[in-house]
Amino acid sequence: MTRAAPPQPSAAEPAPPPVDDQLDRYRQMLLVRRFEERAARAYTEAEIGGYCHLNLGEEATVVGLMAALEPTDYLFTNYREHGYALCRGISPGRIMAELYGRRDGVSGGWGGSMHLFDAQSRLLGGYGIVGGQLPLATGAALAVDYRSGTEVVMCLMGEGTTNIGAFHESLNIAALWGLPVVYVVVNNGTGMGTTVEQSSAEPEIFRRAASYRMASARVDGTDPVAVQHAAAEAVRVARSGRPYLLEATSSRLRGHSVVDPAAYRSPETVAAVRAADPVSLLAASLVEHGVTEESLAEIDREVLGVVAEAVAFAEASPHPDPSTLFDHTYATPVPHDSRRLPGDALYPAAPRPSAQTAPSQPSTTQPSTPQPGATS
Ligand SMILES: Cc1ncc(C[n+]2csc(CCOP(=O)(O)OP(=O)(O)O)c2C)c(N)n1
Ligand SMILES: [Mg+2]
Repeated sequence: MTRAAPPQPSAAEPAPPPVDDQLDRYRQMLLVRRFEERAARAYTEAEIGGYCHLNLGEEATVVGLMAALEPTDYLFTNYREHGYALCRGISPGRIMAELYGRRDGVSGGWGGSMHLFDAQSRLLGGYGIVGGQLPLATGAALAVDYRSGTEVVMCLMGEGTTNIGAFHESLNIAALWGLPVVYVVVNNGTGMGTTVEQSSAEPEIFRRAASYRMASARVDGTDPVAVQHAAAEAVRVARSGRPYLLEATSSRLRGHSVVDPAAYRSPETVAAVRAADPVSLLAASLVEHGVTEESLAEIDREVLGVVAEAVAFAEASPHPDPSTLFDHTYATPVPHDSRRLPGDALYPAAPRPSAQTAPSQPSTTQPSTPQPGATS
């Protein structure tokens, strides 16, 4: 690769990160960017159904956060999670196949865009209910603590989520019990069409941690190195048994989901958002440090190839068998009947005991779940 001599830092400035490390970050950020752009196109081609939210504009936050986790740490996210799954090392093909609703998807095709789940890489979802992931992540941190484990739980959410009751309940209990969890607010400035200033009495979200005597910080979410350093510190604190609230600020490049044209944004806002595009910013910085435009274009071609392979993999994967529709839906003791379809009765009709016959003993082969009409 051809590189000119990089500019020398002055004595007062911290040394810039090595160019090769920055190129690795750039490759990952570009993978997220190209994957998301391709997903948006597939959605308009009706290859992807349901909801679909993209990490466009958040690539530096995604890459920086994931670099701070060990493979054994746990991750909970909201519905805007494709990039995190990619950086967690899940194959792009399995993620795209999940978006396509195909059998080889990470969740067997039944989860879709919002419900990526992969126990092996410890990505424990993908949740569509705003704030739904917080109590679950807090519970996972309690489980780690209970088993005297050394893992950390990272729980991602948007800034709009910090006005949900579960945010306050989770942070309160995590602080009281000293749980190893990092709550990360990916503050993209907007919840659907509402700005953080319109929705939050304290728009500097990291300050809310003070209510729980919890350590916290705010970081520029368009700088992958700054995010990685801030996240590493948050993870270090959590591993020592104290929860942490990290806020990473960035902008959503497009609408809330792929069907939102974001018409509520002024031209000035659109221009400001584009100027803060983290992928373009890192590309410009790399060129400034001697990387040629041709090298960056080569990375782009490689990444586009990876994404094209992911699409081909998804397209070749079969649709799930409808008979598996209710598999993995309920934990025991609700019985799984993989042949049950929407509209079928949940339980077989229970014979009503007649007045003449004595009540029968519970059968050992029947589930012990309540039958319709049973009172408790
Ligand atoms: C409990 C609940 N209320 C409302 C919604 C609808 N909803 C989906 S996303 C969203 C905005 C969340 O914004 P933010 O937390 O900032 O996350 P972002 O989408 O910006 O990543 C809302 C209100 C929902 N899914 N769940
Ligand atoms: Mg938001």
